[in-house]
Amino acid sequence: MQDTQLSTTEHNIELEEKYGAHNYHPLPVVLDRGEGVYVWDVEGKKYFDFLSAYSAVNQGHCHPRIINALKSQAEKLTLTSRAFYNSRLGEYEEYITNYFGFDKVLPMNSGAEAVETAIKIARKWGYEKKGIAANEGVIIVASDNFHGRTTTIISFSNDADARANFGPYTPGFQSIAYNDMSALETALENKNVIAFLVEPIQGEAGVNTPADDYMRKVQALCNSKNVLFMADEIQTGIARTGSLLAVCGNCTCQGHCERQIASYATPDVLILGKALSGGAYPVSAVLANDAIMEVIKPGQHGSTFGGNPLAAAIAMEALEVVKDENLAQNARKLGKLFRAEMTKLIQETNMVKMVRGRGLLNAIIINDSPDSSTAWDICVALKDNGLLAKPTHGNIIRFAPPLVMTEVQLMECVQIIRTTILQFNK
Ligand code: IF1
Repeated sequence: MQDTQLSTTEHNIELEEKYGAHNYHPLPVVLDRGEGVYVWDVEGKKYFDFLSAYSAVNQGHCHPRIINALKSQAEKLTLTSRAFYNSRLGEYEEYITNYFGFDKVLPMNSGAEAVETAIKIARKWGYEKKGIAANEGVIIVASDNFHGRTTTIISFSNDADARANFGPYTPGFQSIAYNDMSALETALENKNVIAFLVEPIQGEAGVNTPADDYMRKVQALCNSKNVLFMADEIQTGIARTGSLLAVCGNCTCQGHCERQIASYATPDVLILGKALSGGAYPVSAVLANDAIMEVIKPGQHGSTFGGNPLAAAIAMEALEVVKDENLAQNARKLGKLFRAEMTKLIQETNMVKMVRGRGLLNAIIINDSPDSSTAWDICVALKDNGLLAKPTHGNIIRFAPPLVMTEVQLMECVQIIRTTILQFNK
């Protein structure tokens, strides 16, 4: 950078506009530092982060324990490839399988890679264990899903922006209505169905929360039909929704959750990412028991960085922090408070139609057309008032702060949201 050019908001935006692909439309803010629930822009202005990098920074920005784990491993050994063993992977594999209650883990990097891995494991299991005819296997997905952006994953998306002009599309997927057990029952009459891939709460669809017992019923029906129940907890997992996993079943706070046992469910395949590393490094994982995971033999799947020692060290510390700081319990407590405060706001203004969510994964529905710029305009005004959030589809604003937030900080954020939205009162 030339000496004369300060690292200002405008200059950084110009650089990204000129030299970067335009695959995003960020809010006009250039972040330079993060600590806990706060981020600072290049001019030094401080903000509450109410997006948490789409729930990757559940433990708060630059958590000292996670950064120290990163630093000490990075000074020792970062990557060996899987051509050789390394001294952190086995330790991590034992740790994470015990933590979530599965026999084995297949470590990957991005969330989409983990979803693709789960699809490949399921297909192989379908042909080699369930006996489905080769290439005839079907995986059921929910409409309005978001599972990543690879060509296969967008093949089963119904989001035009995510899908248009990326064909030809990968076959072998069938979409059904979300939170609809009769739709799933009908779909599972097809003997070629291998698995049902589903988000316990649909994040990108606008924090679409299903019936409390949906996951439990999905588990029971899939088990009765010898179909794999695959839970994508990349965004909902790691304490975000007020329990360790949104499907609850393997929650380490078993018995402390205030939700009915009926909501407990255990998937056959668990898919994790994002906060698995506390936002410090790309780490994802697919967990399953031996009867499923053993279909993968040497040379049949992998990646250069999958299972690297740096990811292993970071993920173990990131998961320890979740437990030690009781983040699931905090998310549950503050989530209830947040929704109660948003419900009060709905009484005060006609700008907000509804609030929904679980734990600290919440969204408000703005009382305007999804095609209007109102949600975006509100997010720009929130930014000016010191809080960062971004609309998901159209008129929905997702609110997902780091789970380390205190009640005092949350109430400060509620006040910012309330003041800002009242500015838009019609
Ligand atoms: C973007 C959305 C959220 C995910 C679930 C898999 C993945 C994601 C449930 C893939 C990733 C990210 C991707 C990021 C924005 C963000 C997002 F808006 F795209 F949909 F969170 F809702 N399953 N979600 O939420 O994981 O490969 O990204 O590591 O692509 O814009 P990834």
